[in-house]
Amino acid sequence: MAEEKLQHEYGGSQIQVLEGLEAVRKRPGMYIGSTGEKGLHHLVYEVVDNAIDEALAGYCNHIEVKIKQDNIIQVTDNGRGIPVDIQPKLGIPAVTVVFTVLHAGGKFGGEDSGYKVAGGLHGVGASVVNALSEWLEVRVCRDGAEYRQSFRRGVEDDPLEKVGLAQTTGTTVTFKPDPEMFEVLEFDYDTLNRRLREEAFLNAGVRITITDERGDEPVQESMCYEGGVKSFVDYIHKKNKQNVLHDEIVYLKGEVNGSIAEIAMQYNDSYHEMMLSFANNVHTPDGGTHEEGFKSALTRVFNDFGRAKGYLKDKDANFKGGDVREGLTVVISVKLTEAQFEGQTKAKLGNTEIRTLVSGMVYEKFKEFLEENPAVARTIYDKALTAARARTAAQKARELVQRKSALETNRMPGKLADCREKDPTQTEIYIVEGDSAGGSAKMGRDSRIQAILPLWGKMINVEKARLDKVYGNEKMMPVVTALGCGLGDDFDLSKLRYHKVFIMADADVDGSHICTLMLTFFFRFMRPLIENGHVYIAQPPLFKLTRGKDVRYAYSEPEMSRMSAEMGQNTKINRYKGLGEMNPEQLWETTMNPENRVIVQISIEDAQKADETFSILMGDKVEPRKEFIEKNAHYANLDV
Ligand code: TSJ
Repeated sequence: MAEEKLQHEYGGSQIQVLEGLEAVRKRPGMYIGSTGEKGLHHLVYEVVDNAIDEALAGYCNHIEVKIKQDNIIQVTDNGRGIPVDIQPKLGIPAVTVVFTVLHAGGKFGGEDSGYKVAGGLHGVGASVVNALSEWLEVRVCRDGAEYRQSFRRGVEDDPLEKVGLAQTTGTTVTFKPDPEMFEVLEFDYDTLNRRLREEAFLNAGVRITITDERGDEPVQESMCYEGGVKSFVDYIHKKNKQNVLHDEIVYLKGEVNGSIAEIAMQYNDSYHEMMLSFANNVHTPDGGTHEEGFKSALTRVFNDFGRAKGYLKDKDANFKGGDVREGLTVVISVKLTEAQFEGQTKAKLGNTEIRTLVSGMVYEKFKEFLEENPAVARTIYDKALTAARARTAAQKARELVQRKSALETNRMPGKLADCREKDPTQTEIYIVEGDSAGGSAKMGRDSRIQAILPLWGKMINVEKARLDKVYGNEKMMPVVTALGCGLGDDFDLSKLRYHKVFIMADADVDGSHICTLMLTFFFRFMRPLIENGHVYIAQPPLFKLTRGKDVRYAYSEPEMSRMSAEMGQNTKINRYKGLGEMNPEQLWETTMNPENRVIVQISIEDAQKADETFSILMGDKVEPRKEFIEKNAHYANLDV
């Protein structure tokens, strides 16, 4: 086979390229968020996003993602193939530009270059992935030929060369993340699977296949949803085995000035809302203008249309937002040219024009839907009316609790061991399950800044409880009182008494179940607490390693193996069964001492995952629960 080298001259542009690479490798976090697990997986999303752009442009309908041996990733699409001709401006092939010039993306360094991604939303990350890969290879099939080029740590290894003929078109990118850059190198199949499924829902009709070749047998899943966001809502309801209140999923779509919004929604008989929003296919767990527009319009439609049609009587008060979203599952997807992401984690959409687009569209089209589907309208109005009544009941329960506590001299829960410091920005509270652990924590803590609250009694079933039930719950009310900021719509973050809220439980399945319950509780009833980064999970060690006077603690199995190898022969290894086994000094040293403890800050996304797990566990239907319990046998003796 004849090999043709496509030679080109390097100019000053090459220096810019190297400077760009240097910047990425110097501060990788700036470009991919972190160099931990999240950042590692982000590499895959960046590459896939480029293929998705090709799909959005209408030239590609299949994307394959392979996790190969050694955690090498390969992404293939059946698009047009990245252009290979020489870019006049830089004097190098377009494909080389994509992988070496920062932010070149689909524009190849200029508006007038002739190449532009129609409707492209991302396409900026390939050079970043390249810079952070030990090696990367790209293969392009187009114009009847196959081309290849490879790179090492972002630097061209070989120039682009023609390696053969090709009947089809498409792009394949293979890369190995650089161990010098990442703390972890192992890809998690479930994490990638979850994200790619999301991509499949958000890009209707695009087939995404994921294959894991690392095990003895390859694992593969192929996902393609013609129904798009509607399929997404259906999937969530089926996965959680929820009872839907109406068969047809409401689908709304609108477009203004090139920005597109799509919404799919359906009510179920549960008490909580599930809102998933995306901007340019990027999950926005912290919401933003698209969610705001949706919420305000939904409430307005319910009230205006309800009054006009007599669903809402003159004597009835107006619905509040929470009333009309009870039991609602909704997926919001907006696509826009210049998305602005805000907030600490850039997980919130900021474009104000999107609020107007979404609210206008929801108001018009959802009203139309209710008009045309009176039976569905009746059903969901009944649901909202019941929710509104429950809200009033909760209000009364709250007032009762407040009146009662006003009469009590000591308003803090009896079990709370408070700290001396009064400035909440300085203080922490440890919420601990059980007596013995609580005792150790009280003795081991720094009582100046650390408060301890042991939990007692039976946890409420959050899945079946509306706010009014929480006010009467003996287990959760001490938490509410100790934190000081109330619940639900009345939640007031400024009253928070401790800026760090730790959940501390055993490092076993029961402990993780307790964490799930607590997180779900916070997610449903005190969401701003999580949104503002106040919730943490304490990480007690799993093992204690002793050799003579050398005592060390390990927080995972691999760490334990590494440590014991390091410490040498006859190291004694104890596995901790629970927090209660540690004496106060040990608990302080391993889990609570701010100097050396391991903690995990909970994001809204983490809590949302906990919420989903929880729905399966505590939901109405027996079957999924049984399945779940069988899969997680340790839970079987829990009272669910
Ligand atoms: F970015 C990347 F290099 F990592 C990457 C890009 C990875 C993968 C798996 C696919 C792609 C990619 C890019 N697939 N398809 C494209 N398409 C283009 O770059 C392309 C092709 C033709 C034209 C044209 O105007 O003729 C324009 C573009 C942007």
